[in-house]
Amino acid sequence: MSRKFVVAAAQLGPIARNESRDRVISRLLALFHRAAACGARLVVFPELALTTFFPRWYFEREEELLAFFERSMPDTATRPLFEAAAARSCGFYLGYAELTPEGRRFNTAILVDERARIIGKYRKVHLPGHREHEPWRPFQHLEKRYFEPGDLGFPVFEAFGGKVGMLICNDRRWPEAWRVLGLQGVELVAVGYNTPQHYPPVPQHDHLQNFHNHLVLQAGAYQNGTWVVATAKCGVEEGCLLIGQSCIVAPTGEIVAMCTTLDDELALAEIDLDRTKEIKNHIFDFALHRRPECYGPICAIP
Ligand code: CDV
Repeated sequence: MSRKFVVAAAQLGPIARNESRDRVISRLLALFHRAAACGARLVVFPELALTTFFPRWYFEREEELLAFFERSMPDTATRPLFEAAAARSCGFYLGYAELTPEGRRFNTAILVDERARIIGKYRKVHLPGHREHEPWRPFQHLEKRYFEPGDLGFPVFEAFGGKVGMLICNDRRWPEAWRVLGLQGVELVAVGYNTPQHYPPVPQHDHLQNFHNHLVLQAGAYQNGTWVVATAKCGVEEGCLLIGQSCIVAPTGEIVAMCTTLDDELALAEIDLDRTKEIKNHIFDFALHRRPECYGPICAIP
């Protein structure tokens, strides 16, 4: 059976702090329907795709913070996306801020299949930034304050005729995250991101943000023999410039499609999951070539 199908990175331009969920969902739906009309079976939306990137602010009042979180999925706002998935037989990856019934907060992504069923959930493991208010910064990055580290590991799901994994933004910079997915035979990794161009602690790297984005996506794809669909929220959001260049990467590490604006835009490509074998059965044949007996320090807990 052919394992070829079309995937889309559904890049979002900026979301204003006062933009309603309904307005955001209408933007997601417009991208989703355009991708489905091009034959897409999977659409990948960004990290925290339903609101502005709120960790850039320090909130003193909890209700201000919790306004950015979803209490259930689907909820009233997101239900139209699920209806569109069922009507179009097209699945999606969606990043959002999750508030559990116990009051725990996670930076989460779900995988929804072509029948609109949530078949996978991932909670971001690598939370960047800082925990306390740091007024010297031009903008905050308070993920460590607002979220708990993910507690679901790096699961891989049987979906779209193959094995699908998820990462969220900063996770893509960590080879361990890719490898844990690779060891489970992952064939497609969906990644959403919000990456500021300006990195306040090390501003001398600002001009390298796009380079580092593609560097880690291409390395993760190649070293694990997997397709990657990586999607940004980008552009000038509440005065903060976020990088774009959402892309689809082949298991060879080649970028096969890329967005070129900093706005709502699709990158589309037909992918063939069988092409993962070109890497998995040869240069990175794990069973034949890995030397785990030499990798102990990677897993040692300091
Ligand atoms: N949302 C993120 O995780 N952003 C980080 C930035 C802060 C470095 C990233 O790794 O892109």
